[in-house]
Amino acid sequence: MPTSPDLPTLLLTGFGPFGGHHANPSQTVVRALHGSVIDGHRVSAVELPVVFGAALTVLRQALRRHRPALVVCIGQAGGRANISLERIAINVDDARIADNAAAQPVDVPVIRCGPAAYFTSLPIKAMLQAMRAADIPTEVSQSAGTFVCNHVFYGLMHALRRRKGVRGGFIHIPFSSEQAALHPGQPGLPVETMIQGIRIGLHTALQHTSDLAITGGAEH
Ligand code: PCA
Repeated sequence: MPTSPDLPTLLLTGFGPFGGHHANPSQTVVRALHGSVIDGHRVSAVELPVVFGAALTVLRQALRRHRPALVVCIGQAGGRANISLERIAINVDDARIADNAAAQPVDVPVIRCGPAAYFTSLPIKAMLQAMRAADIPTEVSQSAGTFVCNHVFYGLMHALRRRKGVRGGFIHIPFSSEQAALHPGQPGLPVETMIQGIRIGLHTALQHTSDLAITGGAEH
């Protein structure tokens, strides 16, 4: 698709494989959307390493280089059945498995002396409504975990705290159908469904500068 250098940038990030997997659907989804234009914004996709610390170094470089208007980071959440719009990032790294550089931090803050948590600045309720209206299995998630995805989400919101008008957040996506087939009993979604869902979510995020008051809550 032709792109114009004058359009504001929508920065999308994904991750490569980790934890013994051979693929990561977040990489496939962001590559598929790279270069497309959504609501007058040009999508630039960047891949982050599944490595504590290094992931944030690459993210900060991308923020400086692209000066995006909107930033959405995407990662794989194996075991989840729905696309998860993450509500909150917490200031802790607690790795159940080693990252791709063999590091496994336990109970270490993402940012020393940072606040306990940051909320997403994406209009996740509006996104939830639009994605569900298009039959994309979607939910609001109350926890992005304590591995590299939460680390990136927290680091992103910390980096954006002084960038007025630049919004950002994190979306977890399930295994692709192909991956799920390798993990009996685990849910998955076709990559095409996830690409379409993320496109709708991004479009909605750009259209809504304030969120809707509809429930996305949970009892647990
Ligand atoms: N998912 C991991 C890190 C990279 C990814 O795609 C997570 O949920 O933390």
